[in-house]
Amino acid sequence: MIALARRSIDTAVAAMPTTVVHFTRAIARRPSTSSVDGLRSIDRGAPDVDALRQEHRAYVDTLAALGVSVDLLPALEAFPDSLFVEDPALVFPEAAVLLRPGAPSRLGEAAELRPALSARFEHVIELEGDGCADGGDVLLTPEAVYIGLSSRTDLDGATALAGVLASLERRAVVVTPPPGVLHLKTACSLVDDGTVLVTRAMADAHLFPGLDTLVVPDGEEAVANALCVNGVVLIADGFPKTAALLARRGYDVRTLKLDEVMKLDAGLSCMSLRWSDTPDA
Ligand code: CIR
Repeated sequence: MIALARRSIDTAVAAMPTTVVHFTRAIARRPSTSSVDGLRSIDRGAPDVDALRQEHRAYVDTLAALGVSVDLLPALEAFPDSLFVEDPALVFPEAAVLLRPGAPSRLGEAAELRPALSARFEHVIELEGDGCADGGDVLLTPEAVYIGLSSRTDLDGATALAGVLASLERRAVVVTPPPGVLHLKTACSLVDDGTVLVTRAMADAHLFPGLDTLVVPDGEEAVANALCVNGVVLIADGFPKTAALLARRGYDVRTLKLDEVMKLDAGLSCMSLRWSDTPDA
């Protein structure tokens, strides 16, 4: 199954960076009051908007404290999930890509991001065709850009995105994550340039040859969406076994309260678009 679904587009890789976990810039968007209506696969109750805003503020402050200059966009009441800016776009030092989110209620978010991206990137590329692709299904590593097929990213969207990536001289690998994950990165994330934190199911799917894997302890699968920023691994608060595992491996781990964010099936990577304007720093 996996081998059938995997497509590798081998282009020149000269443009691939040596690090993908160093960031100087980020875009985030304030949560809207309408966030209470954000999509959720399991209803654990609507998020408390004030508490959600506090979690978001702490997240932005943490990125800033780690040396990232964060541009905060205004809330969009018409789009309850629009604080998750990672899904409607992808950013690289050399260009931004406007995606086509797979959830109908999120489709318009890409157009809303266009002005902010055009102001910051010389090249803003749009996905061609009718396929859908969410940024949450994209894992960037130094060697490849993995695109996961999901309920939000279909084969047409993944193929169109792979074409855009080829034009940027980036190697795309389309993979099929195990069932039951919303986005590829719901169940995996880089904790350094060569190591991916994964759930057991994701580890068993062997999607990332060449990367070391670190499996989250049983019962803590929800913490797999970590975020490595400038030498620090951010994880959600409340997952002590994973925090201890990472600390034992020598990572500088910091936790952030994400109770309200997680009610919306979201995690750390979803709340920002990040890039470096000093490549390979
Ligand atoms: C959604 O279902 O689209 C939002 N409630 C959560 C999006 C999370 N984004 C991500 O994992 N990249």
